[in-house]
Amino acid sequence: MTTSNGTGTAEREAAKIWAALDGFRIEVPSWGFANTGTRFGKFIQGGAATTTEEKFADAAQVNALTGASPTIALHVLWDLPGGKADVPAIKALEKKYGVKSGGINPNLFQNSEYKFGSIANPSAEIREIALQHVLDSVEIGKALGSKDVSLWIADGSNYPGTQSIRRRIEWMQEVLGKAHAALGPDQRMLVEYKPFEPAFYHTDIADWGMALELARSAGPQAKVLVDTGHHYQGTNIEQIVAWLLQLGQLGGFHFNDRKYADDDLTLGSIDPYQLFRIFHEIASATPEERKDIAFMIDQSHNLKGKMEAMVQSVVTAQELYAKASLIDQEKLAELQDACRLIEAEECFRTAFWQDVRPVVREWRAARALPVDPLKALADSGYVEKVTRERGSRNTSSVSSYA
Ligand code: PSV
Ligand code: MN
Ligand code: MN
Repeated sequence: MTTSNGTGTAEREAAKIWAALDGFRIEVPSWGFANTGTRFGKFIQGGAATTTEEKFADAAQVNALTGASPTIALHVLWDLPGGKADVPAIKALEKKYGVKSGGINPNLFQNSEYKFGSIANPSAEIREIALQHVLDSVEIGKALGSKDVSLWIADGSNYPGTQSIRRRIEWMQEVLGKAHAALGPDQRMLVEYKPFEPAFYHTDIADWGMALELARSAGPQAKVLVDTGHHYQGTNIEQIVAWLLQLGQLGGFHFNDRKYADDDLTLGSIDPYQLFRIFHEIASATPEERKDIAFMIDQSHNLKGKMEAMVQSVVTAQELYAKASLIDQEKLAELQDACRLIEAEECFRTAFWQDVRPVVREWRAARALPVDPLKALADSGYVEKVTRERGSRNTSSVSSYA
């Protein structure tokens, strides 16, 4: 391993970066490869994936370029429209593309019966439909050997007084408890929270406290999922992460960046220091505490090319994770305990400002990966090729994401 200045410090730092990168994996979402848009319209991309197979092909390409994304999160209705019956086809895709199924995401928001909620709907009949869908998703996860069933619940209400917030808590507890009882021994249920959208008065699982309480009442295999786009402006996300780590309740992340709301921008594009601060909490946890934390990307790319945006995201995550690994944890703890504020902050900040890219490039070369994944993607002609192949199917009527 060569280092930029040849000093012992540089070598020690390079070793830390290599170790961090060797252990870093981040899952890509199938829906990040498909056409998407805003509620005002969609800009269709000729190379967007229109089938589950194409999403696996794209994920495999991202993994080949970055070496960090061997799994793909699946959305049940979009990727397995036949439910459990589609499992053999998914297994065949895993084999063909060398990418494993990751988190299984039930879809509890698109069917017309969910107008007034899914697992918190006042109708017992509709709650039962929602439960069945989650149970089917648990079975799909078991059959695919996938660890996490990720629940994002879009339920809520738009006007004060129109729903009983408390009765809806009980209904959610009941459904989640039943779903938890169906989990296999190696499975987990991840409970995601979000304070707004699509409901605009109250959202049934609005913040990490509600998600934590629901996870705890469901059972020990339920944990909280932190989506970085699902907070009010100014929320200290790394503090939430620290609390969940402390309580052993952090299941994983949906990473994306945002300027205003749940913007689903490429991670690190607006505030890379935010992600660095989150990664610091992970880096300062014990290996035992961090071993099961699922890192996932949850983004939809409206203007950027989908492949380029995903590669950019994985690369940025690798770089920020590498930076966080440089913080001297022992020294920082000493400075914190002595309340040497400036020195503590500088110890922290120096890692953030360090340009880790030369060492990351060396690591890529040593692992037989392209040293510049974005350039390698451009040079490969992959996007042009899939645009030729898929273009005619990418009409405005084709979409798996509303
Ligand atoms: C909607 O907000 C959302 O972005 C949630 O974050 C989910 O995790 C994702 O869609 C996929 O259902
Ligand atoms: Mn999410
Ligand atoms: Mn979201």
